[in-house]
Parts: sequence; C-alpha cells; structure tokens
Amino acid sequence: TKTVREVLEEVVPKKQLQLKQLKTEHGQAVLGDVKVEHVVGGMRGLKAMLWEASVLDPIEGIRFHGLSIADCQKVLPAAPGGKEIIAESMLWLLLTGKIPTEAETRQLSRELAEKGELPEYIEKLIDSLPSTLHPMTQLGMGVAALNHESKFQQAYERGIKKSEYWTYALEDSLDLLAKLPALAARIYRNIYNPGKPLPKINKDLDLVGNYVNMLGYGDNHDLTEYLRLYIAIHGDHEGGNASAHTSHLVGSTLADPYLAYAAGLYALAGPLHGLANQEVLRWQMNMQKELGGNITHESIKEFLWKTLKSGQVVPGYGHGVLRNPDPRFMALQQFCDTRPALLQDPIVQLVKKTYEVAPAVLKEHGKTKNPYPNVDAASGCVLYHYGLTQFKASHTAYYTVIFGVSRALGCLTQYVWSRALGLPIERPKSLSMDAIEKLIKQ
Ligand code: NMX
Ligand code: MLT
Repeated sequence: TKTVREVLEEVVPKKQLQLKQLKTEHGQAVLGDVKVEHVVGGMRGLKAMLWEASVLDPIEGIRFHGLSIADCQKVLPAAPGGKEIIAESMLWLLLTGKIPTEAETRQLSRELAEKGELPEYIEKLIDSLPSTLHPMTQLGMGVAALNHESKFQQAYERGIKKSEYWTYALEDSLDLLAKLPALAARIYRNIYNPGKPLPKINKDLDLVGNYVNMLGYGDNHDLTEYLRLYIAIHGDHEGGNASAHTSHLVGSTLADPYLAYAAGLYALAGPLHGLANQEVLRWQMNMQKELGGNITHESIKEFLWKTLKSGQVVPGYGHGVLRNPDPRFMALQQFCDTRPALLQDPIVQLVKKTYEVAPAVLKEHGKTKNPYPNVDAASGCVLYHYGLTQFKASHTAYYTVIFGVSRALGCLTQYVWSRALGLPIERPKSLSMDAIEKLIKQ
C-alpha cells in the first residue's frame, strides 16, 4: 500500500517531462483564434489555461483523468457499508490520475481524520461572527485564517528551491481538506443550532461521514451517501469555472493554498456560480407556493415564462460549456430514482417535472445556448428533503458551503500540480475598446 505522496513522487517527473516536451516541441502550435467576441464575452470557449485533473466535454460532461462519473462509480472505492464514491477516492484520482485501492483509500481517510480538528483560534474566530453573516463569507474567512498554519508559506520564507514547492503545497492541501468538514460544520452549528455540542472527529470514518456526523445527521445513512456522491462529483469541473479559475490565478502569485482557495470560495459564492443551488430551491419553493395544488406541465410553463419575462434567469439551467443535461444532475436524479422516499417528496418531484418542461421553454425563449439543467437544478432540493431546511436567515443559505467543501478537491489538486509544473504567474493581456479598434484597423 502506497501513500498519496509516494504515488505523486512517481507521477510528477513524468508530467514535468510531458510539459517540457509540449513547450519545446509544440510551443508555437495554434489551438484557436482569439476573437473580439472572446475579449468582450467572458472568454467563453477560449482555450487559455492548463488544468490537469479534469476536462469538460460540452456533450458528454465532465471526465476526471478521462473517467466519466459512471466510470468512477464503478471503479472508485466507497466507504465501508456504503456504495457511493467518497471524497478520498476522488481526491486520489484527481491528484495522481490513478485509481486507489481500498486500503489506500482507508489510509487517506485516516490521515485526514487525524488532521481534522480545528485550531482553537479558528474556533474562536468563527464563534465570534454574527450568525446573520452569510455562511459562505464565514467559510472563506476561516479558510483564509487557517493560513496561519501554512507550511508552504513558512518554507517559502525560509527560501526553499522551486522544485520543492509542490511537496509543501501538498501538505497544506491535505491539512486544509482535512479541516474543512469541522470548519463547515461549526458554521452550521453556530447559525442553526447555537450552543449544541459538536462531536469530535471519529478516526474510523471517512471525511464526509465525519462531516455529516458533525452537522448532526450522522444517523442518516441515506443523507451520508448522498453527500458522499455530491461532494465527489462536485469536486472538479475543469479549470475555467469561476472558482477554479480564481484559485488558480491567486495561487499563481505563490499565495499559499489557503489564500488561493479562500479566493476561489468567494467566486463560488456568486449566484451565477455555486450560489445557484440556493437560488434554485428558493425559486422552486416560490413555484410550489404559487401553483398550490395545481402543479401541471402547463402551470410550470407559465411560471417559467413569468420568471423569464421579469428579466431573471432560470436558476439551475444553462452553462458556459455544457450543451446537454449535466451528467452530475443526471447522477443525482439517479440517486433519487432508487429511493422511494425521495421519489415521493413534493420538492424532488417538482424538480423532475420542471426538467420535463424547462428545456422547451428556454429553447423558445431563445437566449441561452444551453437550455438544459446543470447540477444545481437538483442538488439543494435533495438536501431539503433530508432536513437541511432551517429558516434562520435563509433556509437555503448554507447549501453553497457544501459545494465549497467539495470544490477544494479540484482547486487544491491543481494548486499542487501548478507548483509541481512550475507554472508562471498568470498575466493575460487586456485591451481597451479604443485599443481593440486600433488593432482591427491595422
Ligand atoms: N435563464 C434565462 N436566461 C439565460 C439562462 C437561464 N438559465 N442562461 C443563460 N441565459 C441568457 C444569458 O443571461 C444571456 O443573456 P444576455 O445576452 O441578455 O446577457 C444569454 O442567455 C446567453 O448566455 P449563455 O451564453 O447561454 O450563457 P453564459 O455562458 O453566459 O452563462 C450561466 C452561463 C450558467 C451563468 C447562465 O446559463 C446562467 O445564468 N444560468 C442560471 C444560473 C445557474 O444555474 N448557474 C449555475 C452554473 C453551474 N454552477 O454550478 O456554477
Ligand atoms: C461548476 O461546477 O464549476 C459549474 O458547472 C460552472 C462551470 O463549470 O462553469
């Protein structure tokens, strides 16, 4: 049984060689043109960054080192007594490109559990925040403050060689991933169950098992399995999405992994990105309230048009890259389809029924390039079914924190790879409109 460090020691030199060859043999090869529409259109479709762990195909969706979600469900180890992919087996795959054995997965779970408790100053920091402060703001603050522990930063100040950066980056990344459940659960406890004692980390449980336990739902096996799947499949979505891109940019300045990921979290907090699952539940509940007993395809269609005519987007639909239903949405639907309690839940049923109507309405509306659901269309509504429904502040406000625990898998993996490959600081060229016009005339 190898450790994840030992496997990376073997893989890193091969990848370094691959990059060297790409630079020397193909440095001038053209991957596409840069058009004015890229510069003024959010760089959509522009192939402009290196990201190792996953690539997003517009039709097939995400592949992690070439493996689809269905492939991962077949080959990645689950938790003892569980069936779903767990965060540790996904992390191993993302970091190394290899499939871990069950023993390797368990060993990683134990290492993370052993590192999982929060330092006292972080507990005090989080406990001092008003319970009305948005949970994503709190999560970003906690992650940034954990950089007090950064081994990467300490080593950099000592003056280590560039070739050693990635080993310290890996240690910080594993430390941060290990502490995210306790941090996220403390935020939840403080907002929704103030004063309730928080359980200690159980060294025999996987990361998400511990997270659910600390959230107070440890006896709910189905919710634990749902969150295992959720956290594994939200882990990485190539590099161009706003949170991954932000953490990549900030990391390229050699800010430590904690600061880089905190920055990524604040991108995830926007309603067009990770906050969309909060928006979806709010929107579906408004729909439920307005339609009352009259939930038919026709009444849903009317509600969709009302949303669109009021100038709002339909949350949970559309995507910057995907042009088909998101396979993560389909995987979560599949999870629901095998559980009668979920199938009978009115909000889960409404998500399904909305999916039967929304693509045609969005096509007729004619604006979005992708009329199909993304992962956020389903993810929050299932959490609601399982009882994460507190009404203080907003009953959905916590949902993006769960996404934030998950996306650390991909952003921190790339942080390690960016340092292992010695990638430079990111600094694209910007242009003013006058400068663009001048260039066109030349
Ligand atoms: N409902 C209504 N209009 C939409 C939608 C939608 N769901 N999606 C895109 N449009 C509009 C978009 O606002 C734009 O309008 P305008 O020209 O007036 O600015 C037009 O369609 C073209 O946009 P696209 O090129 O199709 O989409 P883009 O790549 O710019 O944006 C999203 C992608 C995901 C930001 C966009 O589809 C959206 O706002 N969706 C709703 C929010 C959402 O579900 N976000 C979650 C994304 C997934 N995640 O986890 O982060
Ligand atoms: C994500 O998971 O990051 C979202 O689907 C957004 C994206 O990929 O652009």
